[in-house]
Amino acid sequence: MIDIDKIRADFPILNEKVNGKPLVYLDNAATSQTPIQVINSIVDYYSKINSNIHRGVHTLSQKATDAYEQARIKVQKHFNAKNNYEIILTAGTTHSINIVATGFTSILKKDDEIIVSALEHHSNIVPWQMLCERTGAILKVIPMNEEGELLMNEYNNLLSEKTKLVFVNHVSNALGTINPIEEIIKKAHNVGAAVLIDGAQSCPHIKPDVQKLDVDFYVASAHKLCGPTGVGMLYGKEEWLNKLPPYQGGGEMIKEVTFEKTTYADLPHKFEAGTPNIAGGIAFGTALDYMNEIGFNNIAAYENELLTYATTKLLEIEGLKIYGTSKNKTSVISFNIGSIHPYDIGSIIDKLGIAVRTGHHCAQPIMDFYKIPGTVRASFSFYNTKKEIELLVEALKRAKTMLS
Ligand code: C6P
Repeated sequence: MIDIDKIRADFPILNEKVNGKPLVYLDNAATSQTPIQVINSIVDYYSKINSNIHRGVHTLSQKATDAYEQARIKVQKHFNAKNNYEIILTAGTTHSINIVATGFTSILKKDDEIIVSALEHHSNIVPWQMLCERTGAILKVIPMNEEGELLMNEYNNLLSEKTKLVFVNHVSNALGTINPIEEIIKKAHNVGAAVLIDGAQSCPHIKPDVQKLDVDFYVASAHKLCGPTGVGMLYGKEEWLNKLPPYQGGGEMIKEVTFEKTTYADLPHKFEAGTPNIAGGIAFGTALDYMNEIGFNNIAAYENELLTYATTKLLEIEGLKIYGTSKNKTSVISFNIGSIHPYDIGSIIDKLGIAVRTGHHCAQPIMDFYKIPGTVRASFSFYNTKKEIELLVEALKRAKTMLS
């Protein structure tokens, strides 16, 4: 059960006014808000133990190192990785994907095939296109249907012994569709391909078990999980992380450096060159603690209730069309009203204190599929309320009247 009043009291920003109106924050798929526990952990770090990690013998450096490594273990436990060194702390999902995509440069050969889905965020398209340019590998796409679901028969047809890698998101950021990743992973493994799952949008709602999924790589961003921006994770199976070359060279990622030859550090440090976002990493751990305390089953049940309520209420607005109608979706609703431009709707309701995202949501191929320039996207978190959904609906009705 969600104790909504108690939870909302943890988020100072929810008391803010925007344009003179109480903030109604419905842009959670872009970034989640930050509870006081996470804010305090950043303040505590800089107030009490700020120091560089893995370097000093002095007490503060050791305290900071311990706190950072504790955070890695929290991430390991959360995702159920077998070993803590299979968790690379990164700057976010985009960074994590680029580490893997760049690493595959030395593995792929000309005419090898890699498979992406039609439902991807640009972060899970562009790095792989760049990989194809470097290697001569060929990018294939699993198509989608009107409901915003992947056509799994087409996926079966794309798989062959030429397939080396499959990368799909767990949940679509633009439509909220939950993809059948268990099936995707199993089928890819049957032809010997590795799989990367982009968990940026699933992690706020679903607790993944990377061992049970048997996935090769899983990536996510802290800022969608009530954590800070500029921090994220890359889970990789040990065998894969050992196979991939380092992404960046620098301090921390070496064993020994001479001008003749450098040898690299063991995992995870091989992929963690330079001073990381230490406070951010520690706060990521605090954010996971916070969300686990509420419980992901409670979060999913409550957000589902919000999704059902919002879908019903929104469809009462004449001319409103929802994009992404899969039965299996998270609390994201993308929509347009008649031919009104989403940007105009977003701007008007912003004046009423309501924050939604408008545009192509960094997923232009999805917008091209529907032949639209973009949508209005309302995305709900466990700290939102039905009252806020009612305010959204009222605001949309006003916007519609003004813009029709
Ligand atoms: N989507 C959205 O409004 P970063 O920016 O690296 O933390 O995450 C990138 C990313 C990758 N994959 C998916 C599925 C995503 O949704 C995102 C971020 C935000 O939808 C900001 S563009």
